[in-house]
Amino acid sequence: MSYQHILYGCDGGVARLTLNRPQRLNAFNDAMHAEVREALAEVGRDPSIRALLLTGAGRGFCAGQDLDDRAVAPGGDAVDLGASIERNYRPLVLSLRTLRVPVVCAVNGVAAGAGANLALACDLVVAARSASFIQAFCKLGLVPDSGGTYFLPRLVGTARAMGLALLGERLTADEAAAWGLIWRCVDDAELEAVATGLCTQLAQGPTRGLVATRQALHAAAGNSLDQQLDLERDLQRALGYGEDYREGVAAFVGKRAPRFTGR
Ligand code: T3D
Repeated sequence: MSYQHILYGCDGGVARLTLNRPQRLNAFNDAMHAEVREALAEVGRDPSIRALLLTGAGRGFCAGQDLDDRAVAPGGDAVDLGASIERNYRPLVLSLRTLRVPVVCAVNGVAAGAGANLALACDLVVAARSASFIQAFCKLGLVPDSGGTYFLPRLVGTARAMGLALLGERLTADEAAAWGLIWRCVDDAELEAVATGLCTQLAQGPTRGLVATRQALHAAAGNSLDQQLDLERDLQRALGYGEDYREGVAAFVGKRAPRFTGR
């Protein structure tokens, strides 16, 4: 499929999805949502893909919803934003959180509104030092969506989540890393190499084990210790039957690097 609003390609087991509306800081319109959905479906279908890199073109990562597409004005007609969430943002966040491969987000510039929370839905977030995160929703009279009210308190605690959401202030990438919102902040010139390196490492890893680890870590917040131990047992059982486990043990015993196949 050819795309107009994203760039998509695959190399060495790593798929790369670049939001590509730089003149709008990669804000989402319906067409870009549809293209991202199609690209994520392609990642789901292609067994040769073992990791996904998500990033943005130009000086921004993503400015959330394209507000030029919202024909609202004081005193004018209302718009059903719930329909937009249901059609676009909800499936997007759920796809990223359940994708069959690990997802690295390279935040190359400002991430605002749904754009910030899209990044937080990814497994590893690495940001350029010049990037920033803004929960811009409060400036529009909206609630943080795309998982914002779920991710923020879990990642940085309620006090900081509340400050970010109620004030809509810009959080620098350095602060985001120091607060535990993201994995790492790196110099701008290093972002590409660091993000690609992470993807390459993950793409050579035991894919099913990595994705099961994500599943278990996400489940932990809602589980009792007992439930979590049950989940770990069940996941470990399934993984223990897999080829990657056998390869991992054989590589360790044979004092060589493992050659995982994702099976
Ligand atoms: O509606 C629904 O479906 C519900 C779901 C909502 C989810 C959401 O994401 S709501 C939140 C929407 N996003 C925002 O409120 C962020 C709006 N943007 C900004 O606040 C600022 O642009 C930034 C802080 C992100 C960056 O500021 P700055 O000064 O670096 O850049 P700029 O000059 O504001 O933006 C550059 C261009 O991008 C500019 O266009 P121009 O003047 O050069 O022609 C600007 O209008 C455009 N742009 C930036 N963000 C958006 C946008 N155009 C449309 N929609 C945007 N969200």
